Amino acid sequence: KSRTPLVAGNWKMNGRQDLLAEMAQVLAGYDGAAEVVICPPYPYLAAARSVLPATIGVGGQNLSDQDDGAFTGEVSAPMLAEVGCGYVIIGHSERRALYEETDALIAAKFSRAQAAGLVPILCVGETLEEREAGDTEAVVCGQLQAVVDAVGIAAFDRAVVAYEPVWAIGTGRTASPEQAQEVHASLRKSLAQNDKDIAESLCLLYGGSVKADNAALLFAQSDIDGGLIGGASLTADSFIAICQAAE
Ligand code: G2H
Repeated sequence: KSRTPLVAGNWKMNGRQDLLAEMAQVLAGYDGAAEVVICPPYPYLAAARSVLPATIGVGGQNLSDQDDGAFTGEVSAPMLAEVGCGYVIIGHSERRALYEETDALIAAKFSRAQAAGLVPILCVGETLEEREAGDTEAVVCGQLQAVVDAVGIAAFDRAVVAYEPVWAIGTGRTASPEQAQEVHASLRKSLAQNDKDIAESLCLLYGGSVKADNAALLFAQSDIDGGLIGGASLTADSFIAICQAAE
């Protein structure tokens, strides 16, 4: 694979200063080939940028679709960029399900992120019900195409896409490497219908119960370029082991 592998830790609403300190210490010794990004909750982003090695990226887990204004509780792309974020997760299934984020809102956030110089990590994924109905490809390619149609395919030369089957998130149930590869190949194929070169160079992550002991086989698949890691990113040892598996 010619694409640079990427491993991003999505802490979700977990972790405190002590986890950040532990990660900073362990990642200081990381000199592998994968690009590594840590996405802690908002209050820890600035501290993350100052304590983590410069080679480690920092990302938000969400952002507003507005830049400034009377939007109590929201955080904007320029703010994330100013405190040192290089990335932002957009459209995670928890946000789609719990906060009713639509494809249109997700596309708007994607544009705001890129306008501020952030690399969006756009998440797509099907529910168990959708998978069992045979709709996986239609659902995930539909989620991706909705954003492509809104922002234009050219924007995807500065973006990352993460495939996260909803039934595998935090459940301990991982998609098999073959199941994940099949969906990744479909996503890349559907992007190629928009632009072949962008599809070929796009970094496609897998997420959903990735652990130190299943990461290497997932990452070895031809269309899997790394992972978006939840639970296993909350322990420095397992996170670094996953980063090492991505090389
Ligand atoms: C999927 C993933 C990280 P986990 O949500 O985004 O979490 O690895 O805990 O399944």
